[in-house]
Amino acid sequence: MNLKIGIVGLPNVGKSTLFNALTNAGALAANYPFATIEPNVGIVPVPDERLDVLAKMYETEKIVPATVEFVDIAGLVAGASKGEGLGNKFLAHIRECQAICHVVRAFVNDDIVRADQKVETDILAQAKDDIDIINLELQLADEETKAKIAAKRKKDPSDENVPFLTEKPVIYMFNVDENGLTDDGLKEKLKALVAPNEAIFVNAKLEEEMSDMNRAERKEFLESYGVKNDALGELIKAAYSTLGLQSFLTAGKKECRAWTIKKGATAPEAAGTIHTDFERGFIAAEVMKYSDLVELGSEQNVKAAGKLATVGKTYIMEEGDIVEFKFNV
Ligand SMILES: Nc1nc2c(ncn2[C@@H]2O[C@H](COP(=O)(O)OP(=O)(O)O)[C@@H](O)[C@H]2O)c(=O)[nH]1
Ligand SMILES: [Mg+2]
Repeated sequence: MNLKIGIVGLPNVGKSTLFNALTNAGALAANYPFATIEPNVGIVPVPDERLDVLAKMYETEKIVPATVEFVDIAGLVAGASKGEGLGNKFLAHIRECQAICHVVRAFVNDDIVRADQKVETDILAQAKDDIDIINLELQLADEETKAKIAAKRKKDPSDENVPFLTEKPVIYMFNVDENGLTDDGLKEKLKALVAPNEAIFVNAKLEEEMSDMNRAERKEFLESYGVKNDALGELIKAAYSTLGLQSFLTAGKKECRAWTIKKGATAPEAAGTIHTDFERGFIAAEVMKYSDLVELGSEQNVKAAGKLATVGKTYIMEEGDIVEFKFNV
């Protein structure tokens, strides 16, 4: 399952800066051939410390994290649904994404022109206006889509699955400055603006400055600004939770790997994310809990303790299951 998140927002709010920081941080977070597929499409590994633990235990040669694809979607301006800016080009990009990361400018810098050319006065009020502009464009785009579908259905009534933009889960990412990063009052107010959606705070500029630092240096650098959170990790966590996703793990000498599935997925469905043959020919799965493995120290010990379960087709997967599938094709 390939999780794809589209980054939207008005011009000059820091989308591309954030995109670069995300793909960079991703490259550092795991020794994985991450890629910038196109200048605006990047694959980022999902940070998962459990994989490092498993890799040591199994003397694994290769770690393969789950991945998220980020798309830096330009061209969303007031009037975009009517063809302003890059016009409707961005719509196709957003349609392909399961979730939207809406970047909102919450930093003060009058040298960097706001889309509406206004000077920064009231961060909160301007953030609200900016959010409303983008959301209105998404609504208008959906209206247009609906009209098109209605017209088309008259000719061909076969049901078409149209992913409406406004139905996609949105995670708000406020691009705050150094002051905003530690201003809990401001953060609470921004959060309230977009509740019940998730809100994450990031300083894209700082993230960008860290692009050639290693993990330890980044941590220290951020802490010097009073930042303890990891924005990339939070964004991915928020996407998983809004989309109802979880991961399961496979572990062995050849590779340790994390896979993304829907919460509530059955064992055969999980098997299907590895290979369709695994699902088709599913016989059973051997499952142990990551926590049991860590506590008991080895797979043998887990087995000896009676905590390696053989499960069948109706088993509902749980977060952190370490699985080996038995199949026959
Ligand atoms: N001061 C400040 N400038 C930023 C920040 N994020 C981005 N910028 C600057 O704002 C300008 C526009 O950023 P960019 O990422 O290209 O915005 P986009 O149009 O949303 O993709 C660039 O000059 C960035 O260096 C930030 O957090 N603080
Ligand atoms: Mg940009």
